[in-house]
Amino acid sequence: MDIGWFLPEAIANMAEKVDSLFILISWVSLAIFILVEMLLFIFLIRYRRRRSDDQGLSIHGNTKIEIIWTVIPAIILVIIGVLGSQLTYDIQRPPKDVYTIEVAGKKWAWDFKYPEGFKTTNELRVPEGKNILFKITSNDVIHSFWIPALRMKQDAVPGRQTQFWTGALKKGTYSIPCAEYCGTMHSMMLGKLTVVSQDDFNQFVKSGGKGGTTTSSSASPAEKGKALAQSSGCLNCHAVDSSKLFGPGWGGVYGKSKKLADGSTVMYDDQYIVESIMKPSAKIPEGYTAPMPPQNLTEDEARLIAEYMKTLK
Ligand code: HEC
Ligand SMILES: [Cu+2]
Repeated sequence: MDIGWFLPEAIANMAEKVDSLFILISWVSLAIFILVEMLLFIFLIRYRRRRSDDQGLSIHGNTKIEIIWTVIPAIILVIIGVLGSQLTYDIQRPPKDVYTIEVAGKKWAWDFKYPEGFKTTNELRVPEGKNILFKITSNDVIHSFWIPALRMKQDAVPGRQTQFWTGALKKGTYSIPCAEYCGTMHSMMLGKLTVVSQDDFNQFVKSGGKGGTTTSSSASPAEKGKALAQSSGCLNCHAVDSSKLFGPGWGGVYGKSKKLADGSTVMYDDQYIVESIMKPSAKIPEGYTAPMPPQNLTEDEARLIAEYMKTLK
């Protein structure tokens, strides 16, 4: 992620348009701010009370000046309003040739459904050079689908569909935070946008959304588990050593006893791992108060992950 002092890099034409408008409005505001502050100081000094018996003039308004200072700001506001609403409509009205991805927010992850029928969680992969339309909704509370690099933020509202589209994107990896406070783990609701070449994207579609990290069927269960952990976004929150990210590290834990938040201990074995993945709220480890967001895995896949975790020292 790009954390500069100013805006992150704009990765699409539409994003550049948003930036241009933002910069225009900022300059106009800055110019007016400087003008007003300058006048304030000039008047403070120029018309200050010079002698203790000075009496100010009593003025009953000046129609000409009042019209000027009403009309000029009104014109500026109308211009900003027109430019702003034009862009707002542009963002929501897609051209005909778009690739449509359905986005659903849920506590606390982003689900993406592709037109080919498969789904991913937190992993949004799109081909470069294509128009993409996002149709956004929520499965529970209000979330907000935000791609800072695209300068787009759109509420995800249950029972309602909102949308925005974008033209060609620049290759790279960008973050998708949730921008609407949606519960205890709002800050963990973090998807990843990866813009890849058309070839890589075709590969991704062919693998049914497994991130191109498909392993051959001859791979060992641990290797399959590793690929799954990578493609399902687990490693955004879990380190493969013992360090703590959002969730506990996976390294060197297998086969040892684990302390839980309620003071009891469990054995860190396959059963515990599978249960932790399938029912995160069942047992919460020490040092955590809220369960992990639900993950989209089957029990068999959870077993493969357990095989992978066994190999982590
Ligand atoms: C948004 C962050 C996040 C993501 C993504 C995530 N986890 Fe977790 N995970 C947590 C947190 C926080 C905990 C601790 C609370 C709990 O156990 O519910 C946890 C706990 C666990 C535990 C129990 C660990 C222990 O030391 O007790 C396992 C196993 C686990 N996660 C597996 C997974 C797998 C597999 C995936 C990917 C499919 C995944 N997690 C994705 C945040 C996350
Ligand atoms: Cu959210």
